[in-house]
Amino acid sequence: MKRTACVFVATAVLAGCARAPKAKAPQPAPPGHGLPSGAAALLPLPARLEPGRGAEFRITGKTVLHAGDPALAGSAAALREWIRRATGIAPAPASPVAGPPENAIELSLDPARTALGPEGYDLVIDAKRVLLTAAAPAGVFYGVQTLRQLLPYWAEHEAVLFAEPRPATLPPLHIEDTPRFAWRGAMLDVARHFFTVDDVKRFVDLLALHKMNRLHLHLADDQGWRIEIAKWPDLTAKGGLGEVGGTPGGFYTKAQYADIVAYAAARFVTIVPEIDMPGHTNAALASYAQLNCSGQAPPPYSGTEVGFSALCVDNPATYQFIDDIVGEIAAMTPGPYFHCGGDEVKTLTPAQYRTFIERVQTIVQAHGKQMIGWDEIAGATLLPSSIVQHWRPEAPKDTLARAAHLVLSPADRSYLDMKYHSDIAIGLTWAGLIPVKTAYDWDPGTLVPGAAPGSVLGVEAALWAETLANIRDLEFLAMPRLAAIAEVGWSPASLHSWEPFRLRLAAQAPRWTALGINFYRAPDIPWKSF
Ligand code: TNX
Repeated sequence: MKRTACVFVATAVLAGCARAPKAKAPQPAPPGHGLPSGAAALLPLPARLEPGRGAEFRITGKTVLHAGDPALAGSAAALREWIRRATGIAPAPASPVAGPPENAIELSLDPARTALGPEGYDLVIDAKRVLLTAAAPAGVFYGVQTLRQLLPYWAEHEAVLFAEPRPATLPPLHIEDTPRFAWRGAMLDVARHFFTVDDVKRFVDLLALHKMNRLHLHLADDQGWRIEIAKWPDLTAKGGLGEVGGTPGGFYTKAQYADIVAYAAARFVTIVPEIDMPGHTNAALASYAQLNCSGQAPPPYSGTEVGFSALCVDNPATYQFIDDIVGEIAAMTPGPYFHCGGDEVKTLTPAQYRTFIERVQTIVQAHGKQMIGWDEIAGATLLPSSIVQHWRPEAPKDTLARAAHLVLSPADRSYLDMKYHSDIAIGLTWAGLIPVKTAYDWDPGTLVPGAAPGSVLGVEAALWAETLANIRDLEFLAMPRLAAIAEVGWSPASLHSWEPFRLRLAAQAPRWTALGINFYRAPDIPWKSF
């Protein structure tokens, strides 16, 4: 395909870019979203997008799908299934050929394309073929998510909607896309309310659709311990029984956790396990009397207060416990991180707290993991590899700026458990109301003044579960704000703009509806109907 020099971006359909170069007069901008028709639902917005000049690519019974590398088999299978649902046609796998045949969709790896990085991709669509190239498999996976958003929304229906094959088209274009940040995460609190393996997988699906790559699981808090630990079986046998409100809790067996890890890995999502300590530990303290300074186990807790519990930090046996926990979780977690929590400790002196965090950090390192903790840990002496997760809007910015690595989850922007609006029954308000625009309109590049260049790894949306009873509640608070945070993490700052975002968000409604997502129909978004 002949490339024009004219790069076209979201808000500015530059004069002459949308058509043949002979057209001198400025072209009318497509309505609002600033993307060529057929590409109006891309979210997050690609870094560079240039409309093509020829005809559309038509998916017919003759279309073949070729994945040039076995590492791309998962992405190819997913794409084939979306195409089948969209058209009633499952493209045949092409046998390897010298050059891609016509009417072909070709997925390939080219490690020489280093500028694409580990997650970027290059997608060229013209009348004859679709070429998706990346330097690594994750890039092809994200390119396939882009193709998915170019297919009709009914690709998301599990049942094919019509009896006869119905060809679909893909718009001619060239996308060269790389993420702004390496860390594009979401945290799910499975401790305050328990979510099943299937619920967690459904959440992973939402992350993958929006090119997010970290799922932080908050696996233990005052109300529940949710992960099987062989050496300390009562953590789950006793500590896993309840949840907020006194309803039955639950926990993941090691096999179930492995299932979550594998499901996430197949979608290029890394699991970040969190065991919150030294506070938020009532479930552990209630399970084992010896973890308490008093030697007495407290009763289980099903309320929503914070800050009252703490491990017995001056007892050497506490560190044996932590070593066992970190060791077992590290062994079942392929990702490089262990999250130690560290937030909201109200019962220890600052010196006790700092000493505790530094000891835990040594244990985490000994088990081969990189420690991450909530922003209170920034007051301790941290290893160069440790990561500070900023959450308190009032956290001292100068302390944060000294952190070697930061993940940004400002509660007044990215806490998905805050209410959208005061009339909504579920959600909290302590960090304020967070309508969609508030979740979208911030810049991780300037949030922490003085942060060293490159120290901001990225962003993470947090979904605390005090008020969530089930997956429907989860979806309602997450969507659409999760999509807003995904774009903050992926798309370049120069393209960040509420108005075109709002219209692309509106264009998600048919797809999300087909997926059965219980999203909040925020009144300031002109949601598209079918
Ligand atoms: C603060 S965020 C907490 C959580 C609560 C959340 C509710 C953080 C590190 N700690 O324990 O669930 O507020 O929004």
